[in-house]
Amino acid sequence: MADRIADPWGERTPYGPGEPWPVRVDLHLADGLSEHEVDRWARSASILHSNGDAMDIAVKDGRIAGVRGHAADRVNRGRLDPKDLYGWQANNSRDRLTRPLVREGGRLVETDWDTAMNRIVDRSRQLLGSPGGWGRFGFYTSGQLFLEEYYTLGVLGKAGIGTPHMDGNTRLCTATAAAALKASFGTDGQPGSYADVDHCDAIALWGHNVAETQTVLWMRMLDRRHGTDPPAMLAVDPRPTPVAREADVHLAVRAGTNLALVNGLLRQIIRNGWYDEEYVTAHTTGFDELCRIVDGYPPDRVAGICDVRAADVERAAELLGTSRRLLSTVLQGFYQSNQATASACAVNNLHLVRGMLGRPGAGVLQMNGQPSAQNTRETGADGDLPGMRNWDNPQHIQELAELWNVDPAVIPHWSPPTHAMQIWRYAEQGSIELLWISATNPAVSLPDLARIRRILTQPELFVVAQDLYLTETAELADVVLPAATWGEKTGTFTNADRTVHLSEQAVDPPGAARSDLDVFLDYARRMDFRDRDGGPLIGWAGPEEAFEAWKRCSAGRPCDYTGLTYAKLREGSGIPWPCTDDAPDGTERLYGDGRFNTDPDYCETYGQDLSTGAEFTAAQYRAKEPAGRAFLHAADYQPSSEVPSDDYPMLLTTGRTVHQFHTRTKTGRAPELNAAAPDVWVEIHPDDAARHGVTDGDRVTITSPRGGIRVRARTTGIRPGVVFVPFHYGYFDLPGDRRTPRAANELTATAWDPVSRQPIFKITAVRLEKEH
Ligand SMILES: Nc1nc2c(c(=O)[nH]1)N[C@H]1C(S)=C(S)[C@@H](COP(=O)(O)OP(=O)(O)OC[C@H]3O[C@@H](n4cnc5c(=O)[nH]c(N)nc54)[C@H](O)[C@@H]3O)O[C@H]1N2
Ligand SMILES: Nc1nc2c(c(=O)[nH]1)N[C@H]1C(S)=C(S)[C@@H](COP(=O)(O)OP(=O)(O)OC[C@H]3O[C@@H](n4cnc5c(=O)[nH]c(N)nc54)[C@H](O)[C@@H]3O)O[C@H]1N2
Ligand SMILES: [Mo]
Repeated sequence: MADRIADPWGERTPYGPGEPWPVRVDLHLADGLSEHEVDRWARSASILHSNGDAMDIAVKDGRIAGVRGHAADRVNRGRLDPKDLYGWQANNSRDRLTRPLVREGGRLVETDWDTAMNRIVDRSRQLLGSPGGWGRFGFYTSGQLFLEEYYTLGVLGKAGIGTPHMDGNTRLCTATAAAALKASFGTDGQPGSYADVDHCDAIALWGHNVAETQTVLWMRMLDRRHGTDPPAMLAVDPRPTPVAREADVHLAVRAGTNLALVNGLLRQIIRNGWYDEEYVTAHTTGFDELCRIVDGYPPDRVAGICDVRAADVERAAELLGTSRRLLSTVLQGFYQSNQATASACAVNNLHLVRGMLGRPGAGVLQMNGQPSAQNTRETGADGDLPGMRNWDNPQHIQELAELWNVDPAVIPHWSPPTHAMQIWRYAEQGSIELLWISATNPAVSLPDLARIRRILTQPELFVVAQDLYLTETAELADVVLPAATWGEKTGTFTNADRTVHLSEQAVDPPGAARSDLDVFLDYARRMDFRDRDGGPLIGWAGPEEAFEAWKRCSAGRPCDYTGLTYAKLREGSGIPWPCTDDAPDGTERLYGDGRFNTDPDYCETYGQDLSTGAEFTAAQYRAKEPAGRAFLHAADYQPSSEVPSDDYPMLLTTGRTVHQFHTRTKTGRAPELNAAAPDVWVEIHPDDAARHGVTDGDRVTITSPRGGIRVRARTTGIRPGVVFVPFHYGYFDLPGDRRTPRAANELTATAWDPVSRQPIFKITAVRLEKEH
């Protein structure tokens, strides 16, 4: 097989418009093992990004020994990416947590499950014993557990404890995708499909380095680019990413100026008559206001704000405006940047005015990043209610109360659910006293790490960490619970184009590690949560029963799973929701009929002001009379508050590299991946490097008002004035080693988008110095 570390995308299999994407089955097995020696294959999908690459897990002598792509799957037709191929080795790492740990006299010591769980239960009971005790709990979960686990957590938090303080690291990841989908279309739910790549004649990638982050989706795009009638391509990214290099038009915008750019593109499209007047009239509301606002963004002004050429803005507008089937993808260059939700909505606007939704090749993918972020959102384990229900709609609360057989007053709905950044603030202030962290490593991934470490070590805060390894976060916890993970437990998860996959248990977890589902069920049992009739609040005992319970919750909502079963998910390909009796094979695209989920009784939110985030009331929303039309939300560009100054003259942006995943707990334990990108670096333009007396490989210090890191310089074609640091590399390499602070988040600021409340990881003013 080709060296997929050196060539992440592998061989091309070109195809033309409307043709099926050819199959190419990728495989990687442990050294010396051949396919026919494998004892057993277990069905699964990738857990190292949101693409949902379907695969079988190879089992040999009771251990995971490799993976093979699934030829029949709609998502990948057999292909796997480098993390998929090599990442499974982390499961077998010798430093997995195998027993619970509790803090004794300042140190973490091994113990049994009863002792660890009883500590959590004792503390919980004590907090619940005082008035308003529910307000003292905070749950910070993930985009990497399974649907069944989130739903269970959601129910125990909302109907067991009754706390609004529950969110996922999805707040850092796809909160803006959710916010923009709700704002434009009425509810969360991806309009487009990966199959749109097969049909489109233009692809626009908005702040999305898909080549390195959804590698298999990029293979599909590249295969179209190598076939007959290839789609045109536009990339918007300050860096010369592989995507930017492939694109026909690359707009290397100044970080933080996305909204000015998309407004400018909309202006050109409208002025040149490249919009679909009939579609706009029949299916949208807000066009006049949109025209008024975008009119203020002629190409010259956009060129000035974004620091790109006016002619390139016009070329990009023509590419978008004259395409007949346009596919857009949007990700962190928009979601974690200035005016995140407004910018993501602006891309929705572009598709709405051009009528580019709901038919083959015409779609927008407001991407997810994590493998199961979609499920965190659907099940209400983030700042939402289960089944994409509206916290401010009493009828929706009533539905949940009936489903769970509890008093509606128990379910928190007097204000919006608390978002993660506020949960951490409450913990800092001391009003949250128990913080339960599952499957996320905030001591590396949240902004301003010095502050996060300070919060985690506050003596009054009781911290539970549920993980596979003793991470930077787990090290600071009071109780550490050893979790089983992918391959060691069964459950479902849903990718960025709504495709649901089943992931089956292949092997036993190490030592006493337990699935997150078992941990949450055990807690609910010990806490003795009851329904209105005195029966157990949570009536399920395993994943399949949890899935059946979730199906009832999803019935009639946009994410309707009622037509799915585990048996059906074992058959051929993954299946995109909604899947019902009427649509037993799932649904490729949403909104084909131009009717959106904006009806006041159905929508997920009554909306927010895009500039301030202020919530609208039901009455204000009804007055807009959406009647199934989509909203064209327009907003003016406002410069980021993080601007270069004399002390901090450069802009830092952060992100990913193809070989590492997040805080590297898995990819750092896979030898091939780790060797490919073992340490942090900074990407810098040669002119900026020269000004600082820096050459390739030199050690530099980067400083912001919050901290400093030491990294090696790498000169690239990044735009001048901007430097890029991958955020993967934690504070220390080995537990206890604190010599070399190197995490990008030592530098980033506690600041977030007013609408989605997603942190702004992509713009930080910094200073660079060469180390002598
Ligand atoms: N290899 C790998 N793949 C992954 C992950 C991983 O850790 N490693 N993580 C997964 C997850 S959870 C996520 S969320 C996705 C993220 O996937 P992406 O969003 O593709 O990844 P990022 O590198 O965070 O950011 C994308 C690009 O945004 C650009 N950018 C920075 N600031 C701006 C700006 O102001 N405007 C514009 N237009 N662009 C800007 C950066 O230069 C960067 O190339 O990847 C998923 N896939
Ligand atoms: N500066 C900067 N910061 C960023 C970003 C950025 O672009 N720039 N991106 C943000 C984004 S988009 C994201 S998604 C976050 C990611 O940030 P994190 O969520 O903190 O990153 P991970 O390393 O994926 O952490 C997941 C943890 O869960 C554990 N784990 C894995 N599987 C399981 C399981 O089955 N059960 C349990 N209990 N634990 C498990 C892993 O060992 C790991 O410790 O980072 C955010 N932070
Ligand atoms: Mo993410």
